[in-house]
Amino acid sequence: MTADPHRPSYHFLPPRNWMNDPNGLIYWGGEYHLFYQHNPNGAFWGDMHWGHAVSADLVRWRHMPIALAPTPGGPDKGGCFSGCAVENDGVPTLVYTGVSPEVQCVATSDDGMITWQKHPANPVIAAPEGLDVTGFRDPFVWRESGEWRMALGSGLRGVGGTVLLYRSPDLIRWEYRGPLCTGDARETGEMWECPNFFPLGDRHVLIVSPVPLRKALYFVGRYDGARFTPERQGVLDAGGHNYAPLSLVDAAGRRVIFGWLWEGRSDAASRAAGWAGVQSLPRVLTLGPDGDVWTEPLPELATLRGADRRYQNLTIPPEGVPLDVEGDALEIRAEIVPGDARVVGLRLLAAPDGVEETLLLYDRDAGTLTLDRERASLSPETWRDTHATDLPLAPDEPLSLRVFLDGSVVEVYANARRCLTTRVYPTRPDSRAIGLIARGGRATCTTLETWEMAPALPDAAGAP
Ligand code: DQQ
Repeated sequence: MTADPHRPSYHFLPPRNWMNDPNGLIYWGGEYHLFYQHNPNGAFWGDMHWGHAVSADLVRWRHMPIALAPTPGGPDKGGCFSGCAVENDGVPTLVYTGVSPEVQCVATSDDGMITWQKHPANPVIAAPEGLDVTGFRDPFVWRESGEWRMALGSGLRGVGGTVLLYRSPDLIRWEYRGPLCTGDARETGEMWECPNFFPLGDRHVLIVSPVPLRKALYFVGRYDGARFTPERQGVLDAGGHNYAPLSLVDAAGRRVIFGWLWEGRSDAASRAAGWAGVQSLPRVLTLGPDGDVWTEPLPELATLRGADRRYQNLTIPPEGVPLDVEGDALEIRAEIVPGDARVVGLRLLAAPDGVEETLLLYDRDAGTLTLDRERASLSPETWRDTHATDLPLAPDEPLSLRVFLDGSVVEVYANARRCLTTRVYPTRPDSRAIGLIARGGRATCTTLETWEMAPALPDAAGAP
């Protein structure tokens, strides 16, 4: 993997093999712990374990031993599925789903989160209470009114995705309180995986990953202690690659979220690469003045910045402007005033002759930002579909982009509120160029700055 140009170096991923959902995010003992769904036996989904990593800043990580493995004959014999971590009277505790059937389990650590003991009472929640459900997994636990609360991902057959609410005095004895919120299967999917539920601004936010929608949705609404009533909804990351996100409150009180960025290539290509799955960069969620959930990269990511280039007041003619900067571990920050151009944006990971390129395009009239990977790779093993987000700009508001390129990850943040992430796999070693685009007129790039980004993992070069 040392020479694998598609392997990210400043996004979190395991030393090798498969990773999917982030699990058990917690700030404990002055450090952040990230667990994750992991198959230690190959670069494909299966035999779910919990991998583990630690960070002082949510940016740089070091790998820890595997935290959870299925116990033969136990309630998690078929896999340790997703869940969360909480501190219970000083004891770090994982609450997760064992399969099959889907049941909820608890494990604790008495050696500073290195080894984990599964609780003898497992499963602590064995079956849904007389409900005909399409799933029963992914506990998200928090403290409220002097007790524990759990939001559990589920779905009511023939109705829609739902989150079931439980409560407990001790994380072991759980009482079902009813559905926290239920959707309509035709619109928001038949089963809701990986719920997150938390206060944000003067509202509550519920995030779910609906089957079969293949994206994470957020709902903003009101919570009365038993039921959540959504008032608006949106897509957390419109790029089509961010799923099953998990959030925590960091030491500074911010709501920080990571999500699984799945691959955009064939399973055979992942197996051949020896790794699959990356975590998104850490993102800060806030409730925007428009009432939507706004997403920005964690400011501490700037500590990875190295050599920089800065350009000012570039006129972008219709044929575009190439820049004398290139690379695949970069942050790019650009402010573009569309002027009379209809479409403006960036050309990324482009070959000199343009046979491979990924385009980030803002359509001024439509108010949409699109990541176009139609020609990102000459490899037939890669996905080519295009994804877009709405991004209405105020009359004098420039397009303000932050783009993180990292191997096969293209992670885009726009105007401090929208986010879209994709995966691309250029085949040519010279598909590294960056340029500015204007179509239908002239635009101005008032500032463009790029930074080379330092690795965030000890094994970024692929070493064990
Ligand atoms: N991944 C886990 C499940 C969860 C799904 C299994 C979401 O617990 O529902 O690996 O990606």
